[in-house]
Amino acid sequence: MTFKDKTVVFDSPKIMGILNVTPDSFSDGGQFNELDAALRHTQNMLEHGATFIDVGGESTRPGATPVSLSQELDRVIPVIAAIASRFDVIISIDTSKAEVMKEAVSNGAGLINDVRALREPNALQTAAELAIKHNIPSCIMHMQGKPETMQIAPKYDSVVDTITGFFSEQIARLTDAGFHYKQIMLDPGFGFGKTLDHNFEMLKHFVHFTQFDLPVLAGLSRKSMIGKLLSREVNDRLAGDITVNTIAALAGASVLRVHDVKEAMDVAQIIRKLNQIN
Ligand code: 9MG
Repeated sequence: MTFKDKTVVFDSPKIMGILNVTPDSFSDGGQFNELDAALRHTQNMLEHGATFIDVGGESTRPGATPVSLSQELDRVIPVIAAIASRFDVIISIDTSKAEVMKEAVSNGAGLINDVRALREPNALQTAAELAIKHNIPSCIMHMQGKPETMQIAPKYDSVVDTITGFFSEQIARLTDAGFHYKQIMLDPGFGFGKTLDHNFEMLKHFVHFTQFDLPVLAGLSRKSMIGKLLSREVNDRLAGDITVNTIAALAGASVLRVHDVKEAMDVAQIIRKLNQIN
């Protein structure tokens, strides 16, 4: 898959390092909202082998306060511009707002990561235009409900069938809007309108999400499914993270979105070795 001018071959899982530039971010507590700290953290993630850096200015954890357009632009654009001018990396912009997508791409972003699957006003048209004119793929995530309310009694007949059905619909919707098929990344959305059991059912049957021959992203890092099952606080979930990322990678995840890049790279390298053996 090509991201603006950079081609990535998904012959083994690639790592997306998380760079939250929010004061209320759930697991790094806004530690990286100063530009210098954000750049140092980026450099560290790149040294450990990250292929993507996902920059986000709005927390999507349940109950997080929404941010205005100007606040979000102020948080993410200087960071994206600074990363783009210093590092050779694919910058992913974690946003649902059309204006942020446009500005982020003008300043160097090469991937749109939208947890709301391009359903906010003008998001689909804007992302399609960016795909057509600048070769910017989009990552489309499944979420039941909205971040504010999504964890209030989520319900599915079959969570895996619902998500695969959603992927089919979204692929048709994006290609109708002008995306090439190969400009779409999929994400089942762990923790977004799912109970603990739904999340583990998704993990167990992750291979189903790879049936579209498109890269599938697994966002499992420090999520509450690990914390709840193991009774671990957010900064004590590394062993759980490595385990769930390994399971997703063995089932065909192409991208692991993580806080802990070094450990995720170890997983990716082991999977790569296994993939080379007949
Ligand atoms: C921004 N963000 C938080 N969690 C995420 C996940 O699981 N997937 C994607 N694509 N983005 C996420």
